[in-house]
Amino acid sequence: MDAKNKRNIILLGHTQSGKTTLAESLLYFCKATTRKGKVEDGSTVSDYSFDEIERKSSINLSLLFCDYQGYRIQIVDTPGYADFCAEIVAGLRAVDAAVLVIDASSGVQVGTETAWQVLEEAGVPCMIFINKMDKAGQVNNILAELKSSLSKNCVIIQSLEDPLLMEAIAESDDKLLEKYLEVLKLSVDEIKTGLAQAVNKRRLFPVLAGSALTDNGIKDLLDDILQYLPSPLDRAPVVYTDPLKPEKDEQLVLKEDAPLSAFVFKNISDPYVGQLALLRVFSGKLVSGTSFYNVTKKTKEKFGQIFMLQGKEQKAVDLASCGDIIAIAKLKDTGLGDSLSAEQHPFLLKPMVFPEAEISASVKSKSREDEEKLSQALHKLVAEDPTFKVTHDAQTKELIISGLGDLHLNVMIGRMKKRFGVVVELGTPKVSYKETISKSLKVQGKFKRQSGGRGQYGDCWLEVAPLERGKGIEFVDKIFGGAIPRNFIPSVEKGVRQVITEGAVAGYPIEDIKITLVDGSYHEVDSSDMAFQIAGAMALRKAVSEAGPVLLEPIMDVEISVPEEFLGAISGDMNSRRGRIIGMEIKGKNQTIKAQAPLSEMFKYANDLRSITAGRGFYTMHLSHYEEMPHKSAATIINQYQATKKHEEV
Ligand SMILES: Nc1nc2c(ncn2[C@@H]2O[C@H](COP(=O)(O)OP(=O)(O)OP(=O)(O)O)[C@@H](O)[C@H]2O)c(=O)[nH]1
Ligand SMILES: [Mg+2]
Repeated sequence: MDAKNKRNIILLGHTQSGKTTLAESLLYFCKATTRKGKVEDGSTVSDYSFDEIERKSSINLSLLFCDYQGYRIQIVDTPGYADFCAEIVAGLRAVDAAVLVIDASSGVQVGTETAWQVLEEAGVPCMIFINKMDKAGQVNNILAELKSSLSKNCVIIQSLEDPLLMEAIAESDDKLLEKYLEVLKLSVDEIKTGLAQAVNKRRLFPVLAGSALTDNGIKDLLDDILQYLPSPLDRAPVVYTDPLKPEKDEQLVLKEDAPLSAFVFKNISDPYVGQLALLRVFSGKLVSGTSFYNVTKKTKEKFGQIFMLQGKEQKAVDLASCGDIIAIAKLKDTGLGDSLSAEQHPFLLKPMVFPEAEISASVKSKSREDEEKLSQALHKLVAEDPTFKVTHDAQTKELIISGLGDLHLNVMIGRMKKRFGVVVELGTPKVSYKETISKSLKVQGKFKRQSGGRGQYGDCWLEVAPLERGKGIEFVDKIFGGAIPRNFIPSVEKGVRQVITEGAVAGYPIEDIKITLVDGSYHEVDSSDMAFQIAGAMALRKAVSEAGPVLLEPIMDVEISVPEEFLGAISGDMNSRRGRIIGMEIKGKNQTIKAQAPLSEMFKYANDLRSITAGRGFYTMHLSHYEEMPHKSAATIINQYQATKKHEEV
């Protein structure tokens, strides 16, 4: 298939807006399937995994394709729920354009706006499909809402003769505008190419309406995807660097007859599909059973069969070329985010940036035998999902899992049970506090062992001072005249940095502190790297405990969208969580409340919001900044930590 006849689109939108159903409808319409599945019955091509079927909602991105009028359309269906937004980050790297799905009965929702923002940042052209028109909604009302909340450049394409539309297209291009002003008309061809160009440059966003349930408007959507969304050749430039000249950004030549450039945007290890790397080929071609050069890892790797995916079904293909989205099984060295090319022409593509895990919980296997299985299961889940993290807390000896939200962690627990047979208990989520100081101080750290055998001697003086919030760590060496020999200064710093990561009073990393090494002493024979490391660590521990230690807690930006009648209840509830309301805005049918609240008070928010609003509220939550926590709560945490430590030492 010629690359100009390919279209790669991602489906985005608020959860339950109908993306998966729309994908099903597109496949059925193009005869890629013989019957149309339903999300309710768990019979869609896209939502094939057990947890998606159970929840009747997408969790992972899935790849689908259909052929229409000599074109190949590859579709990436994504989950709308914010906890799984990593799938959108990944999916966007596979496609050239997007279709944003809106539920006509709800209009613009939180998930619509998040998706819109992501598209804006990534610069991806977009078409909008107002779905569920069988149920409710007036296209014109929703169009007005799209114009006010997303972009005034959202345009309905009902007829190409529509003077409104014509004007918008003319305004997106100087040449067309000149002609339009002269004769007040554009030819159909000019309108079509003008619109395609405007869409590609994100100057216009065509809006269509229909119903995925009754297949209304599906043909128009397909026709417009072919007509107005860019092919892999016309898409926005793909930037790469040559590993030998990493300081300079270059643009890939996007064509089949060019050196290979491909990118691994996702890893899957699923009992249904096995171990798969999902790749987008940007230029050149890949032939099954050959090898590629992994530019990121600097290794050459042989691989077997190339597949195209239709949900969980794998279709073997001999060749993949410019524009294709494919899967390769069982790669050994190649992983998520790797760039692949030919050894003579290495193209290093930009890495993906995933949101940070924000919510944590401790996990424990129910039985001893499961312990080994638990760590293997976690290892596999981490490899698949870049927003799922596992850490071992040396202090509490707890295994901590972190993710983007309650639902995310619950899905992972479900997978551990179903896929790996490991049953775990979840502990209360742990907040990552930070330690800092509130006053300046000068302290000595002296480590001296000089009885029998080789002695140890290290001695340093540190001045510590608080820094403004968000300034991090500053380490300054002010040793003059050899009070500490130069080769031991890095040793002191190493000891200091060790305490910075481990914490001094409560087991949390230290932040916003300036540490100046001002003085010290040494011993000709007994001083060593180790002795100075210990001295540095002792000094900082002492300094932090004596310089008015305080704990910083994560404060979250929370955006809550609820029908108006719940406003009072939501504000009251926020107050009880030490939260503060920052602003309110009417968006469509809903009120959007912006607030800030400490993470420690927000753990059960998903559940609480659901019960306050009878399931009609939505929220998103991101880390905003760290703030000093109330003294009393901080003291409790510090005392608890000191008590456990004493207990362990005994
Ligand atoms: N009436 C009506 N219902 C629809 C339409 N499209 C989808 N639905 C229903 O809306 C619900 C959600 O549909 P999905 O296709 O799962 O929505 P989604 O956007 O994929 O949801 P997430 O995967 O959670 O992001 C299901 O019950 C569908 O049957 C439509 O055009 N009309
Ligand atoms: Mg879905």
